Amino acid sequence: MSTTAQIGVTGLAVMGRNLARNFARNGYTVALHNRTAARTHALVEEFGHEGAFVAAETAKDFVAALERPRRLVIMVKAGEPTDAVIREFAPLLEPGDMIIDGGNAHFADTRRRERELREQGLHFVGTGISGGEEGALHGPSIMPGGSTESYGSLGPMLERISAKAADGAPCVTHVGPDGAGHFVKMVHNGIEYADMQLIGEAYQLLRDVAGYTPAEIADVFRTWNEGRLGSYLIEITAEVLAHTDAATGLAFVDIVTDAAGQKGTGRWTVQTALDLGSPVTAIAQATFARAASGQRELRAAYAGLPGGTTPALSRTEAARFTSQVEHALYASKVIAYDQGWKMIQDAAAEYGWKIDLGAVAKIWRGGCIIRASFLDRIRAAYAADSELVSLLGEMEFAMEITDAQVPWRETVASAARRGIPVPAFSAALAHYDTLRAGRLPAALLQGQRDYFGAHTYGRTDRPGAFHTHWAQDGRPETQA
Ligand code: NBP
Repeated sequence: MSTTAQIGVTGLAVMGRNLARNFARNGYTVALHNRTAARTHALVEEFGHEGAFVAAETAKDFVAALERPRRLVIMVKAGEPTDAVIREFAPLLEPGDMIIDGGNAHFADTRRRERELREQGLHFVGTGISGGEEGALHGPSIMPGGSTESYGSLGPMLERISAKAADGAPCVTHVGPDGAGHFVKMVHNGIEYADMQLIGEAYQLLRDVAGYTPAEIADVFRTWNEGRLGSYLIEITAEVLAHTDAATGLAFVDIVTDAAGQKGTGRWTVQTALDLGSPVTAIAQATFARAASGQRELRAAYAGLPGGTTPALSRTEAARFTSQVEHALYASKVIAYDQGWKMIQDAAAEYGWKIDLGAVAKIWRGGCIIRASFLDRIRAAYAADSELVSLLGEMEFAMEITDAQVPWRETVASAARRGIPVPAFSAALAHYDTLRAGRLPAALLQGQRDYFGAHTYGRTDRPGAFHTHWAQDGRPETQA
């Protein structure tokens, strides 16, 4: 077997196959391997004409086909299969070679694998890849972690195969060390959950309060897509709402079961956020909203219980309400994204990563699910101030949030009055109000905690930790 391939892909199900084709279409010679060799041969048979492939049946032949330093991409089912493949290939590699895991790994697994392989002199590049099977073939958003050295060798290839933003910039950057790439991909998916839920809540309000049909709401989303909300998710929302079910002639959205699925990365974001103490409340509510939608029995038990009133709106009032909802959707979206970016900052502090937050926005402008025009403004905000604590510290975002105050609050209030659930809108607004508040009831909570658990509290007038002896008359205070 000649050592000609610049990159190899093992795991040739839908994602790996398309990624391998993408590399080949971009002029790279690609070594191919799959546990079940039939997949390898099928790829060559069907798509061999697209570029240069070297098919290998055994792990040894696959490794032998790669030029050094070897770049070996794993695209197998995340979890134990990834470890199994690493166990199979790592002993065949030499110091300086790279194993690139493009699967949906948990970042903690990536940190562990990177550490173990580093001890063997190998580079392990946990890489978030977003964009599904179409993205893998035509250009995904790529989020590699791992060492700077590995990016030097791998980066130019990833830049070639990645999506390109409207300004032509490749949607890939070296995110940071070890698990940083998979972490950022996880947060991308959490933000995606929040964005989708917010859009869903806007749809429900336009349906139930404004009284619009799905086709009319599709037109509203098409209009919004031309403005500051312009994004892939808004665009496909209009498409889905405009779609008519062929079998019944009904609006497609009305024949779909209202129980949302989740694959787990949104859940990982919330679980990890709890560990980090990052308040990603809009993402959490979006995740719980999916869970609640699937609770058939519980929903049946609550069905028919009293709620709000729903007076009909005139066409003029409906148009005014639609404009309010646009403000609420935009403001809530800014908060949800801000929560995601802050979570990345919190993780960077926890794990000692240096992450360019503007670059994260930059590589999400194409290829991935949350690609949106406003990400360019997030990129610019961090480019102007890399230490920005919140997007609301940037003047334009701050002005938009100021403008949204009345319509945002009116939207959430209308929903509450009418009994329409808007958990993500409400969470985003509450997050905003929590963080801008001068005093929070956390002071009272600290008193309660000190009362029942002697947990101590800080004082506003002097430093230190204090405990009040609640059971004693006079309740003396001691410094802990
Ligand atoms: P799957 O996740 O369905 O995995 C199938 C592949 O894993 C096959 O090549 C299979 O080999 C291989 N495999 C398994 Br299963 N166990 C193995 C083992 N013990 N040893 C070696 N190979 C094993 O493939 P996919 O849907 O193409 O996804 C690949 C990765 O990409 C996953 O991590 C997935 O989460 C991720 N993904 C990402 C996106 C995205 O948008 N970013 C979308 C979809 C998937 P076989 O052919 O011999 O059974």
